[in-house]
Amino acid sequence: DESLWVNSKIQDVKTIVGVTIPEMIRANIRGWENAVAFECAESGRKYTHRQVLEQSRGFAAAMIQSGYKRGDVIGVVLHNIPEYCAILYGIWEAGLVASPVNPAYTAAEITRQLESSGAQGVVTLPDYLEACRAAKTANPKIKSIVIVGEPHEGCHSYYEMVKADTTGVDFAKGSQMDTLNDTILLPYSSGTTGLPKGVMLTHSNLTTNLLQSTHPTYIKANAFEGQNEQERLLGLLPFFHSYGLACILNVNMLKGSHTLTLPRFEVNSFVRAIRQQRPTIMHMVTPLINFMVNSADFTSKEFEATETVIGGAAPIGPSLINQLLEKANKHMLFQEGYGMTELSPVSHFSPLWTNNQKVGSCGCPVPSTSTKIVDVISGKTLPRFERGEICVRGPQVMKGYFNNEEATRNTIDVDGWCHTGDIGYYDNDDCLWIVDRLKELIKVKGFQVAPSELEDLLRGHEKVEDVAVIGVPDAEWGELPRAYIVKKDGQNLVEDELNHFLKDQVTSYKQLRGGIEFVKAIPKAPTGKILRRELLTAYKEMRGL
Ligand code: 4UV
Repeated sequence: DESLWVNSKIQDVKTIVGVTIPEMIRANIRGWENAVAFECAESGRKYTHRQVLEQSRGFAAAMIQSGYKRGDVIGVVLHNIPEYCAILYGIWEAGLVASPVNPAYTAAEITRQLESSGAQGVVTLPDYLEACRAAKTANPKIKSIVIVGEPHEGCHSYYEMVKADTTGVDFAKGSQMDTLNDTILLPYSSGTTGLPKGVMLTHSNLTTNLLQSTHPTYIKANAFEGQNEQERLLGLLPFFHSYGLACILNVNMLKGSHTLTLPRFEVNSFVRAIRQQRPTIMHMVTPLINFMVNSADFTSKEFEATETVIGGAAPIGPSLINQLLEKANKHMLFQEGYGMTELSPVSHFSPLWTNNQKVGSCGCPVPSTSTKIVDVISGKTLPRFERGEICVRGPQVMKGYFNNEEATRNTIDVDGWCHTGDIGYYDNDDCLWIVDRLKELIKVKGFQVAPSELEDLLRGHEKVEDVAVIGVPDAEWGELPRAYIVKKDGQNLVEDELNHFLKDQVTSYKQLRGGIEFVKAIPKAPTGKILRRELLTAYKEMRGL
């Protein structure tokens, strides 16, 4: 059995213990203090690496002075801004826990996450203040709101807070914490089944994963080391998601690079940002690659400075990747990562040696990581080229789901293997190929949509008797949520009514763009579990997919 495991062939990295992320970053600075770390593509607001770390200290001091205590949870409701990193690191330097929230969420969704995480504070922008105020009213535990912008009635101003005196402040020290067990990041993920849950990540998870994913097998030597010029990263993928947070924000700080932050995707500003910044590294998800391939605004000129395009978070077809490489009309490296919030988030990444010869694979296990492919029914470990569930074991595996031992037990087994709910196989070079998803999770443009969340809401509609939601394939969005509805006896119910019903409850990408179908019954196993596979198979057969 053990002989079939695929363990990383790269030399192990030691699990980092007793060090926080801000401490790791500070200790690693090598001459890039005064280089710009984050710059806003819209306003031009920018901060050097030194300024980010100074602001984080000021913000931490002010949070401690406002009465926040070690372990308190702070909801971070922000789009990508150049202050994001200082806010996050400030939360950590104050010994607090950050729970990043998608700012595009509706007030109801923000309220749910802040309630579930037990948040006692919120950091937000004026755009989302109304929603956060509603969440605060609904959650009396929330003591205060920090606003990044003009001072607002009843809010602390971030720009005032960062001026706080830091002398004698008791910042959180890794040496005085249990970095292997203290939760410091609480992002939300639905995992293999059910509603979104808080994923408990520690400093050790994040610092060690940062070393694992930036190993020289995967990325070039440090910017600013030797004759290298500073790497320029595009900061478009959201920092509230594990991918953007770890692979852009943290890597930017560790490597002394420059990230241009974009608040959201908008065609003109995206094209302008790329022409202005000439990124050397672009992190992308499928819809963005699709856009670049098909847009006349993108020619080989826009890729002139780009050395590497990195993708992940959802399947990317090899033909799309090859079209991108052709359009660039130069040698540009394409790398794919496989990650999951529960894995801090990286477990696989394309090594430099693949040199575009393994396009479509998401690479090899990162250092200090064991993996195996298991038969979904028997649980037996499978040999190379056989498809089964991907299981991962290593220092990046989360501590567990917040307040949900059952879900934790169902995901991390007694031997420490994290069952990813994804189906894949290995080739002879240890490269992993993802072929399917076993878990019910739907990925729309790389964003998570939990079928249970939509089902719960729809079940609350007065004319709905029963419901199932699945993800159906879509060329532009990756997947789209589609609902199967059983109407209550004698009720007259049309699609529009349900779309209208969901409109204000969930954010745009969770809307039922995959359609609604009225059915007599939902297929279920004797245990009551919805047989989503049957619905998807029938959907595909009907359309010849
Ligand atoms: O929990 P999550 O939303 O997390 C992510 C993380 C993606 C990352 C992270 C670091 C990287 O370096 C990187 O390239 C990508 O998405 O969703 C986890 C689920 O997303 C699907 C899969 O179903 C995971 O369980 N997924 C993630 N990466 C891939 C993928 C991929 N390369 N190919 C196919 N599906």
